[in-house]
Amino acid sequence: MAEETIQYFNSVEAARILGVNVSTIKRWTDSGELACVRTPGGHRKFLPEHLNDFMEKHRSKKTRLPLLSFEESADVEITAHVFRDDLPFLQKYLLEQALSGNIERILFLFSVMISKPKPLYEIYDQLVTPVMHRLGDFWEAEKLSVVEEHLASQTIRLAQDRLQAIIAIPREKIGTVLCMNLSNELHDIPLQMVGYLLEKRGFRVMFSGQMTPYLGLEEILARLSVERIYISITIVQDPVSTRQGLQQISRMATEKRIQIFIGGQGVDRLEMELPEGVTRLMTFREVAER
Ligand code: B12
Repeated sequence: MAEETIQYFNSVEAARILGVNVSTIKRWTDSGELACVRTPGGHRKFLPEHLNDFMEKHRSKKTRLPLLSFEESADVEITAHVFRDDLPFLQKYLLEQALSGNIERILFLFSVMISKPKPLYEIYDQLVTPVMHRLGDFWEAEKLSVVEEHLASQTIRLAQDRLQAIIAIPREKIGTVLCMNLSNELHDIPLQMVGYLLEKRGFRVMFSGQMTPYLGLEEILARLSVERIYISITIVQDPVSTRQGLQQISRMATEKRIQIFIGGQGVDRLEMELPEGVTRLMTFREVAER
């Protein structure tokens, strides 16, 4: 194998994967318990097999990151792809696991990425979004049945829910937001991703989700002291009523000085100038930063 195709972990990475301190890694390599290769400069380098063999030998030892549980030898391979930032591989893996309904494997993949550490918005922008798009393309080309598409997208959603349950959310809140879809929209997975990013930033997140009716919305905004509204638009089946909906919400929000942020693949299909107080965001990264 050519040198550049070999994935080595350094001591810090090996420590993170095994859930121990770097000094422990040094001790284990010095005693020969954990195999490694040495660079000419004397640094320790680890192959996935080294870590895997160690874990096999010491199943009873606490050899796991709090978030992770290595179950199969494939797990170390996946971890290597995460460290290499091998997105084509990771996207393919996510797609396969989603189509097999394998929530746990996806949660494992997400947890390794979070521990790398990779920001949550990058997981959403670089991994989940392209895979969801691919699912849609396959479905449109009739390479997937509707039920397969449902199973895959809901599997990804459930893995995201479980990931959110194990990542740190600030206790101190910096504001209150409402995440909603317009009244004809069923696509609420991107909206949920927006909500999770805002929750991670420290916002108190209210989520009214799919097909939010506009009747009574004004009362809710006042009662919950909402400061920002995030709207995700995927489908625009009736452009006139969708535009009217957005205008109606923007009127309510302007009166109450609420900011509105919109995003999603449907926004372009609205073909309208955005009403006052409405900002368009393009990526999940922007949700995490603005
Ligand atoms: C999963 C899915 C469903 C699920 C939704 C489950 C759920 N609870 O969300 C179900 C099965 C319910 C569904 C239903 C339908 N779907 Co559908 N669906 C999809 C699929 C595969 C994934 C959607 C998704 O989550 N994408 C992932 C997100 C993250 O990607 P994104 O929207 O591009 O978002 C990016 C940005 O826009 C941004 N973003 C998104 N939202 C927001 C919000 C904010 C605030 C910000 C800042 C950023 C942001 O971040 C992302 C990064 O760039 C898509 C395929 C696709 N291309 O997306 C089809 C797709 C959207 N569906 C489609 C269709 C046709 C339908 C149905 C009409 C099918 C039918 N005949 O019944 C219905 C519509 C029902 C309705 N009224 O809403 C078409 C839409 C075609 C079109 N151009 O209008 C698509 C494109 C499939 C296809 N290739 O034909 N669908």
